[in-house]
Amino acid sequence: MSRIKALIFDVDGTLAETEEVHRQAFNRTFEEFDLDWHWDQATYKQLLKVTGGRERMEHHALSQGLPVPDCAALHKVKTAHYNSLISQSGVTLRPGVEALLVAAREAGMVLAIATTTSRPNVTSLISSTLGGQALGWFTAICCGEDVRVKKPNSEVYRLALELCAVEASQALAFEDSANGLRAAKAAGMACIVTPGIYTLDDDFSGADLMVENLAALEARLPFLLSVFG
Ligand code: XBP
Ligand code: MG
Repeated sequence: MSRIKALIFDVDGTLAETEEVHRQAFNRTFEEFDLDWHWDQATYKQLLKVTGGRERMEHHALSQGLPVPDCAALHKVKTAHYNSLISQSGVTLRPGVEALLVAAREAGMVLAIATTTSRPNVTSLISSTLGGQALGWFTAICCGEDVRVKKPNSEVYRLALELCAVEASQALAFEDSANGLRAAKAAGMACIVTPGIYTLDDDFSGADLMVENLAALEARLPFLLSVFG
């Protein structure tokens, strides 16, 4: 019987490739606030090293020597743009994600989310890809609003472990970024990395397993659990 009782998933880049929708939402917000900011893909790739949309905007202003706008107000509007965009974006879950979630549920495992993104974004992504009832598949959905310090700090993973009532050694984390990997490892967890389009060249040293995507992992779930459990 495997020691692993819980699978804890990151969201952006892991469950789905959502960062292009985030980037569009940021740029729409900048236009709406008449800021002459525009984040192209290369700029956004660098800025993604800063987790949290509000923190990312503050960092951009400070690093460019620009006046810092009301980033809390900007972020609220950005989140609204993201949530209207995601439902029409056609974004789907990455390969193997749904099958793994279903197989883990059937195996009686606990599922949780540990993300830096904002709660409304998780709700809209899960609802638009799996249906609203799938939010109930997760024992804990821990978001940016729930922690004082975001990834790579381990706080969000420690919160998810606590809410799932499992020890770090009983849970597996799934991540797409170096920040996320560091957060999971700092929480004492094993971490499987599936790099996303924006994190392909991140430093994933310390990952317990790296796979291109989660496709066919569900078929190897017993093996996976035996390796980590
Ligand atoms: C990725 C992030 C988030 C998103 C934007 O989160 O760092 O900040 O880029 O979402 P994850 P917000 O931990 O799921 O990879 O603007 O809501 O922060
Ligand atoms: Mg991520």
